[in-house]
Formats: sequence, structure tokens, C-alpha cells
Amino acid sequence: MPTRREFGFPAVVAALLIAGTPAAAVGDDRVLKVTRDFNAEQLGPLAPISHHTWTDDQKHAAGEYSQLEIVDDSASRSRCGRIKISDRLPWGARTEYRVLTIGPDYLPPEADAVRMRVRVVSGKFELRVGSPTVYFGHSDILSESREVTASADGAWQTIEFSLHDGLTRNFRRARFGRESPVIYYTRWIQEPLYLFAGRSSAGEMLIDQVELIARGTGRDYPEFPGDEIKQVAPIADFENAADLERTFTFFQEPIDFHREPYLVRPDWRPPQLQRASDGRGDGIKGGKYSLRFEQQGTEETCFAGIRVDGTAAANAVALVVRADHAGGASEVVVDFLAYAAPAKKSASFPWASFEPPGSWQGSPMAFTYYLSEDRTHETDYAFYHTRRTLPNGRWTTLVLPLADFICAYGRGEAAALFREQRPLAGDALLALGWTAPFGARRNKTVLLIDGISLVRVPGDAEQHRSFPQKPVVTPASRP
Ligand SMILES: [Ca+2]
Repeated sequence: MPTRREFGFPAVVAALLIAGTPAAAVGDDRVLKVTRDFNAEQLGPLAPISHHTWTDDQKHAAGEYSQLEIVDDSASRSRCGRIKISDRLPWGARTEYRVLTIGPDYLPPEADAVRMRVRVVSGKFELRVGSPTVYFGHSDILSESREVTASADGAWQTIEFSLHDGLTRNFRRARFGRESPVIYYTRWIQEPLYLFAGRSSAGEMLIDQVELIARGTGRDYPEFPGDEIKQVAPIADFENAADLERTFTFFQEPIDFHREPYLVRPDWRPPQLQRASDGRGDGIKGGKYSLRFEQQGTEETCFAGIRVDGTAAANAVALVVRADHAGGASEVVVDFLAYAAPAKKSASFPWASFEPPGSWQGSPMAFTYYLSEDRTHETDYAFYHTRRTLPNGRWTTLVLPLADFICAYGRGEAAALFREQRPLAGDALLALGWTAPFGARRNKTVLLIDGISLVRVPGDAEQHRSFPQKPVVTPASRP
């Protein structure tokens, strides 16, 4: 069960052995990427700290409260970010402010920590990293804080923020996520990673390089060679038009059906679904027709999906899929949801009761189903989440092990799936959903899905899980 990046490990091990490095070095820090390299940036000022809760006078004076700038540090002969925070910065009730963007919109699953080099010239800083998560989830997550003060010799210090341990969250936009026993779903950001300064911060600090570190705790999304993927039951191959009837769009936010058809926000519109004749065309059986999905990425509220007849024999869902996203990125991020119900109830899930009123049907603004928690609260069901990156513009067989989904919500008889974070069972599956997420909002995402199947792949749940979930927290500390 190799994963993409593990293919490189034997060469690393061999090199270390040749060099006589102790075996213990294997598995140590690996720099996944430099997420902010000030050496590559233009000299000059950046926007100072500001906040939407400030008065107009405070916003006008933002440049007096803090100054952010790309500078050349003559002592270290390197280009750096310089952060100056005045003790007059208006904190109000806030405990931290966002200072800098330091990372990508999404964390690779292997990312275990953020590491950066800083030099405090004067004063002290209380630093954290964090970002919002998926829209239906957990508001914002912050790492543990690190306090750095000026050292007598003015030396650079390396500080690190774990992406697993000591995390905290807030409840800024949580609804059902407020009750979640896990602090994040799968790989937690939805926007870029930010550097935050806590309220005791004041002085002058230089920041050099920001790196994303892997240590082997988080793992790449599991991949399986074709001969390891055993078909259990097809879900749809779209060779017959009838397969389109299994597909639908759905909306997870509250809606008012007393109004004429409307969009809750202008970009919260149904994804476009159609059967398309541009399948793989490579002679593989079933490759003539695909489901074509098109959506401009937005907050994770608008989804497409397909009904699934679950079976206990399956431990994964496989999709033969091609993702296309303009803009040049090599990978396309897709968020997946799996809807589940207690096995005896999945066949009687009341889909029709979640349709909009007749006067809405046929409107381009109407979704097939409305599955917000206020409309579904009498139904026994749960939904789970996982995230994947797909190669841009290339067909791939994507395997989603059920063990790599995290329960995001559960009601009625399925409430325990959520409360106790039980794994997703094959015979509980009733639908698979997906969306082009917020990070993909600058361009349309097109998915061509040649076929979807329930499958069985080797390995146990622990091997199928790409991310650790710790700590599992109780929501008792919420404000
Ligand atoms: Ca097909």
C-alpha cells in the first residue's frame, strides 16, 4: 500500500546508511516546503495590523500601532519580514491579531509542524499559527503559543508550532460543529495559514524563513495500485442515462421556502451536473460516458452527491476521475462528504422530504435537496468528511478509505457516531457528496467522474488514516 511520497524513502534510508548516519535519524524532520521565503520578496512595507471591529479613527491610525515591512537585515545578510508592534495597539477584548500570511490554503496531510526563524530586537512577542477550517466545521483553530524575547547576543531563534498537539479552537461560526468532540476534521485549514500575535506582544522582531515540517505523524493520502482494488459493488458508471438519476445537488445551510427561489449568497449556487460523453476513451470498460460536475469554489455549503447502496463488504469508495482547475496549480482540492445512517435505516432515508417546494423546482437557484440541520433534525443520520488533492488535468483512480473520514455531524440514532467518533461503516453509507471548496474559489473546478464503486482495499483502519486526531476534546470549555 505505497503512498506517493513514501516511494522516496528507500533512497533516503540508503543514503543515510552509506553516510554512516544512525538509523534513528530516519523519520526525523523533513522540510515539506518553505511556505514563506522573504528572500524572494520585494523590499517595502506590508499592510499593518487592522481589524473590522476598530473605529474609523483606529483604522486610520493603524500604521502608528504596527509596522510590517520586508527589509534587508545587515547583521544576518538576509532579507526578512520585520514586525513592529506598539504598546498602543488597541486590543479591546481581543486576545490575538492576525499579523502575516505564512502558508498555503491547504496543509498537506503529512504536515506535522510549522517552523520559523525569528530574532527579537526588542520587547517580546507571543506567537501562534492558525486559520479557519471548513465552513460547516470548527471556526478557527490556533496552535499553542510561543513566547520569544530579545536575547542578549541578538541571536536568531528557531521556534516551532505543532499542528497536532495543544491546539485550541473558537466558536466564531460554529453551529453543530460547536458540539464536536474533535478539534478539526481532516487537515484543518480552508484559508491560508496565518501568524498571530498575542496581546502581550510589543517590540520589534525579524522573521526569516517559514517551513512546513513532516515527521511521520501525519501521512500522505493512501494510494493503492489497481490490482489491490477489489470491486465490491458498482455505484454508477454513467454509461446509462439512468445513472444520472442517482445524482443530485444539496445545500447545507438554512433556507426560507416562504420566499421566491433565491440564493443565500450570490456564489452559493447549485453545482452543474450532466452526463458527458468525454470519458477516458482509453478502451477500459465503462469509459465512454462520465458525470460532469462544474462548480466555482465557495464556502463549503453547496454540494453535489450520489446515492449509494452501502454494504459491509466495502471498506472504501473508488472514483475514476479527472479534475480540471484553471490557474496553473498542479493539484486540485476536493472536499468529500459521506452520508450515513444506521444500517437498517439507510434504505428508508426520506430523501423526498428534503426537496424544495414545487414552486422552487426547475429554478436554476434550487438545489435537489436541502439538508441543513434545521430541516433534518428528525432524521437518524450522520455525515462524515474527508479531503483530497487530485492531479490537475489527469485521470486518476481515487480511493477514499472509509477509515479516512471523520464524523462531522450526527442526529437521532446516529448521534453516537458523532459523539463517540465511530468509524464510517460500509453498510451505513447512503450517499457520497463532494464540493469545490473555498480554496478553489478563484476558478471553476470541473470533475469528470467516469465511474464510482464500492471497493475493498488491503490494510486496516490505522493504515488507511492519513491524519492523526489528537487531542479529542470535549466541548465543555466552549464560551
Ligand atoms: Ca463511465
